[in-house]
Amino acid sequence: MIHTLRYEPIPSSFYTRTRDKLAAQLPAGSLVIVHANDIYPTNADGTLAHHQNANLFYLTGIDQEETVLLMRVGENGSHTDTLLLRETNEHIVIWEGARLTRETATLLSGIQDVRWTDTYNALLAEWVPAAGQLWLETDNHPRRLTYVQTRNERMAAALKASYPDTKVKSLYPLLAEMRLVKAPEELVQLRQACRITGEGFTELLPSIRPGMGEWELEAALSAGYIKRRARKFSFHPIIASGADTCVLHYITNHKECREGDLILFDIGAEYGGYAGDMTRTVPAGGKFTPRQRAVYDAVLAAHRYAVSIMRPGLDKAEYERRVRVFMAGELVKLGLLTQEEVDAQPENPLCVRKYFMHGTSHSLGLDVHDVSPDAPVFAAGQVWTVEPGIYIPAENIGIRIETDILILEDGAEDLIPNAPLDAEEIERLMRP
Ligand SMILES: [Mn+2]
Repeated sequence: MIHTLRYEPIPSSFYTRTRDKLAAQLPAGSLVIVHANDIYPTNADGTLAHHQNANLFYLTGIDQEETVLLMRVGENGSHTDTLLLRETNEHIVIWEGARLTRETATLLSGIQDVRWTDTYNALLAEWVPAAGQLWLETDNHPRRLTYVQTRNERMAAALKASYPDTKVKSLYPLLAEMRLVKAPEELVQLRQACRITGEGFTELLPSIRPGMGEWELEAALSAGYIKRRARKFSFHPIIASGADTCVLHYITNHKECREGDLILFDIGAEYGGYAGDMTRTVPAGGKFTPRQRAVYDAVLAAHRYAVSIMRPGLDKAEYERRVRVFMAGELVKLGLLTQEEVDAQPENPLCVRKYFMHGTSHSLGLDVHDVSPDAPVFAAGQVWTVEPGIYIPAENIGIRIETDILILEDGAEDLIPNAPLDAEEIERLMRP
């Protein structure tokens, strides 16, 4: 294990392969430039923790601030790669801990040519004018919502201003397509993230009692994840009881759980940069009411149906439509929709959105809502969440069940097999 890492890294041969695959899709004369994410300031001398740019990590395995990847692409996918690292010195070693040496960076990334970042401007002055086109990292995620400029965007603007005649292209569509299918080495990390996600939850389950704060559950989960070598939650955990089970992005986790409440956990551990993402809904007092149980079983039926139809070749939009059709039947059985409402839209009953207002699945990987092409088609090696839900605010019932599914040649595999799904199994594990 490399001593600065909490996780076992993916072998550098994987990162060499991803760069080979990327270069093979680019014309000769391309110059690829990908930067680490910024470290964002808080106030005074504070900063947020560094969170690596997922595409830089995907191409290099380097999880360190101020890193830059440059790839000069020649004929037939040949390429010469250079990695720029923040130079480490005695002051940095004493205050912040050791940074990567050039030798360790080579070991992690497979890149032989590692230099310090003070050479960056000189390299740009030489390599950009010589390049036919620049390929830069951009974030085109359809649901991105921020006004903050990333380092990659800031550098793209600077490069366009400095070199107005050089053609600039976005790496996003190529990397989104590549990252959609997970390599075996990535599946090792994702399995670990999912295993930790499930184990931490299952370990917590017997200790849940009415009167506990949602924050206490968050604290216990955090301990369960970090002691298993997760760096942190893979996203801010949702631990919502009572009426807040119906609030999709509730994250304050500030209430006491009461007898009769449901508690919805939408949680995940991050391991080696990869994200687990799971949801379970449990009764605070250890036993579902008959109505809660009926809704639970409806969501579980929809969940199992969705997993059962996941196959290579199935169009994601068609899959979502089929799950809506199934869910419509469940909502009629629960008395929430009428048969007439469903019959008005039998092919695509959008009326289910009154109680099930989000999609069933998103891609999962380095990002929790991972990048994917606009109209994905399921294929072996992809990892998708499956997370149907039914939300009835008038009854304080919100139930979502989510697992992470690896698509196989002939079906689908649950990557979180160690967390209970059946209502009876949940009740049994919650018994003191
Ligand atoms: Mn999810």
